[in-house]
Amino acid sequence: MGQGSRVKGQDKIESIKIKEHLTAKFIGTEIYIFDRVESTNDTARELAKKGCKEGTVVIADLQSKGKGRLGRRWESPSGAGIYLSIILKPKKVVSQLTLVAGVAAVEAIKGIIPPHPPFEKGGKGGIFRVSLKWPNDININGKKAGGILTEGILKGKVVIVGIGINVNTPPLSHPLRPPLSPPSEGGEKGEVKRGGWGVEGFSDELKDKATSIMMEIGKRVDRNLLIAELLNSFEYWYEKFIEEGETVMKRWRELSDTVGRRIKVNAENQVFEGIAEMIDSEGSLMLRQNNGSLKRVSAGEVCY
Ligand code: BT5
Repeated sequence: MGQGSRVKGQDKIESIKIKEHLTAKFIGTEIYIFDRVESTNDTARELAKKGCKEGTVVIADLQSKGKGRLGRRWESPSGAGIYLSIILKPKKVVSQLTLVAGVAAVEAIKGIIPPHPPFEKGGKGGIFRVSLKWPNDININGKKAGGILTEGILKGKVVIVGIGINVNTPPLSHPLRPPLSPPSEGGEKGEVKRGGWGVEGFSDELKDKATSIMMEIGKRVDRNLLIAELLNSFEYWYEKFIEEGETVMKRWRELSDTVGRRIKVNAENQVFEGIAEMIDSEGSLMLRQNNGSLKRVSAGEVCY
């Protein structure tokens, strides 16, 4: 383990520990775990090009070039998060797979963290609310705690679903957290390594708008357990989606805090404003604009 290595007591991601909880039949039959990759989506793409089974999963403890949409960066420090990619060969249109993964991720988190968990010192206390923000954000108590990046390759025959979740990114004020040491020398360009916890907290850009499960509840979560739950949940919702997509879209709407809200959407190089009326069966956002007309947005950025 190199840069940003874990401190003693932190969970190591291990196939054997994931498999203890894995009930999925084809998602995760092959799991590749790396200490460090540039991006699990890129590693998955290489594997898929060489040929691999549907349901193969790539997981990393650290991503040095974790990606968001449109070339944005996904902060992926060691020991802190789940960064994984699932290789799929779906037989039907896949524009909704980001939403399928969102439902799966929220259900997995809800499955292991109750809405009123026992909050430990350093956690915020109160409620633990996980929700979806169109199209690809996983929020906890209104802050971004995860994201999904779906990429089609080989002319759409293979789809890589990348999921990132901030699990054990420590709160700055946690009583167990030693003072941050200065950024260390020798890190790769663009990486800031902080000492003490062996994990990097969020960058200044993110610290007010991002959160982790640990920041909310004040204690670490077993990443191996959450990975297994995520894969089980993904298989369940993916199979439902293949059978009949509408059930998954319905669940997405229930878990989302976008629908019914006044929002601004950046799409097609313009800003549209109005009420998010619904997410249609294709996963597109239907926006009731201020002038009364209904605008269908299939890709874009929402703010509220
Ligand atoms: C996303 O993009 O939210 C998709 C993130 C997908 C990450 C996974 S990890 C496994 C797989 N391999 C990859 O390389 N990627 C996937 P987007 O909606 O474009 O949001 C990106 C924005 O989120 C950034 O511009 C930041 O503002 C913010 N951000 C970056 N890192 C974050 C983090 N760890 N937590 C919360 N927000 C973050």
